[in-house]
Order: sequence, then structure tokens, then C-alpha cells
Amino acid sequence: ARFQPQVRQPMHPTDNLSSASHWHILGAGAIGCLWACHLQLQQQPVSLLVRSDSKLQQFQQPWSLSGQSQAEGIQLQAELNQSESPISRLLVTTKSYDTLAAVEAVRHRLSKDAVIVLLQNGMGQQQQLAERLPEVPIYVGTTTEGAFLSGHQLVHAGSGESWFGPLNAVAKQLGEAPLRPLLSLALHSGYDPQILNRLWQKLAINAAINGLTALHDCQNGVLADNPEYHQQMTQLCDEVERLAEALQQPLFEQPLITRAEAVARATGTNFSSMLQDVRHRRRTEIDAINGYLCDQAQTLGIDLPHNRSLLEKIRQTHPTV
Ligand code: KPL
Repeated sequence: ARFQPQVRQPMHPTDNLSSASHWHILGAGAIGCLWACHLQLQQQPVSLLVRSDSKLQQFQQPWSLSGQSQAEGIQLQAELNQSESPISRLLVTTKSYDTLAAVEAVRHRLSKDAVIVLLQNGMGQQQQLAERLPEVPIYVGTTTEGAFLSGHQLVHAGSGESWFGPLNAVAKQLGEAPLRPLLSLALHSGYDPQILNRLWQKLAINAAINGLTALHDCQNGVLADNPEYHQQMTQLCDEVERLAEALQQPLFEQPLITRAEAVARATGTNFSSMLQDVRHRRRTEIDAINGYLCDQAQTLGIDLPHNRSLLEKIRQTHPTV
């Protein structure tokens, strides 16, 4: 389904100040900083949570936002994870594999009415957190916003869309009310009670593109143009579709390969997030993407040989621990 922004009256700034919840953002990378800047621009109280004094230093100078959204002199607040002030709205934008440890590090600060929103790639970590904190309303989100950090500049390179929705029963009961400040930012965002479908769509596209671009060290568009790589993308897509069908998980109306090829072309000159991780010698998110799919398949007794082989190759060449 195409994105339909929810039309909302902008809140009056003083309403924001008097009634606003304080958002804490865990994960001070480009996406975390993009949301922090936009919350700050809407006069919503927001603090980034960081692990070290050196990271804290980075937030002493004002930031500027360039590209798809622009602003100068944004003074972002940051505090250490181990501070004591309570957290009632936690937005987690860490890498998928850091989720459990990162939330654990601030768990002592979660207030009774705390709500957690996970905005990340991949799947599996959200469900693990929900098992660990069954009493906390947990929401999940997915975004196609593109951003990167360059010194104190946040480059909002590509404007996309973001969707949020409830993961566990307590969040379903509360509905969208706690997320309203996130949904009314100048970023195209919507609320979808069927959010898992959207997470699966993103997961399927990432499974088709990210690992292959890391393996072949190429931009996304090359997967659509190179016949051998295109064939590999098709094999991955066929397996993911087979698994989704077995799980009765709807994907797209078109075949997955058609969508994956369109995304690869539309983001043709991009380096996928996984290739960027590999080039920066960071741990990749392969376990939360193709790894998650292989685990799901295994529980159903299904084999996904091409996804498994890609998973093993990336794990071997770029160890995950
Ligand atoms: O989401 C992406 C990623 O790089 O993680 C794609 C869609 C592949 C765009 O680069």
C-alpha cells in the first residue's frame, strides 16, 4: 500500500511544552540524531543517551541539518546511560544486535508508564525484548529515511517514509496516543496497527539486497544490472517468498524480485547499510536479516539454501562477534 500521511493539526508549541513527554533516544547514530533534531525542532523535550564521556562531548557543540531537512544551530541534549533521571518515552535506534544490551543498560531508569519504540533494521530483537519486558508497551517502526553523520553535520540525504505500530498486547491496548509526538514531526510518518507486515516487507527487501552488495562490494544498482547478481537476488527472493507463504505472512502484491529490483534501481548509487558496515569494519546485521529468516525456516523444517549460504559467507568474511 502506498504511504498516506496522516493529516494532523500542528500542535501549538506551548501545548507541547506543557504536556510533552520527554523522549530519550538510545542509539546516537544518524537515524537517532535525525529524530532528535526533528523532536527538538518541534520543541519536544529530547535527550540522546550515550555510553561514554567522549560521546557526550560531541553534543556540546550545536548541530546543523542539511539536505532534505535543513536547520542550523540545533543544540541537542545528551546524557549518559547511567544517569538517574527517569525515562518514560524511549526510542531505540541502535543496531539490531545491540538492542537487548542497550535497553538493559537503562532498564533501571524506565518509569512505570514507560513506552519503548524500536526503530531498526532486521527482525528478532524486537520479539526478544518483548519477551523480556512483557509489561512494557513496545512499539516497532521501520523507516526508509536516509541520513549520515559528517562531523557536527547531519546530512538528511534521502527523504523517505516511516511507519510505527504496536508489537505487544499492552501496546495494542494503548494504541497510537503515546506515539503522537513522533507522528507529528516533519518526517513522513504513519501509524499502522498491522506494523509487522511492513517490517516483513522491509526485511524481505533487505534480505534480497544488503548481503549481496556486501558480498560483491557493489552499489545497490549493480544487483539489478549484473545478470549473475540478479540471478542470485532472484534465488534469495524465491526462498523468502516460500517462507513467507508458509508463515502466512503477506509480502507484496507483486513478486518480491520485482520489488527488490525496483528498490535496487531506485537506490542505485547507494551503498547499502551492510556494505557501509563492512567498509567501516563494523559488525553487520546479517543475523537479524537473512539469519532471522533461516531460523524461522528451520523451525518449520524448511531449507533456504541460498539465504543460508549468503549468511555463512558474510559471517565468515565479516565475523559478527
Ligand atoms: O534499506 C536499505 C539498506 O541499505 O539497509 C536499502 C533498501 C537496501 C537501501 O540501501
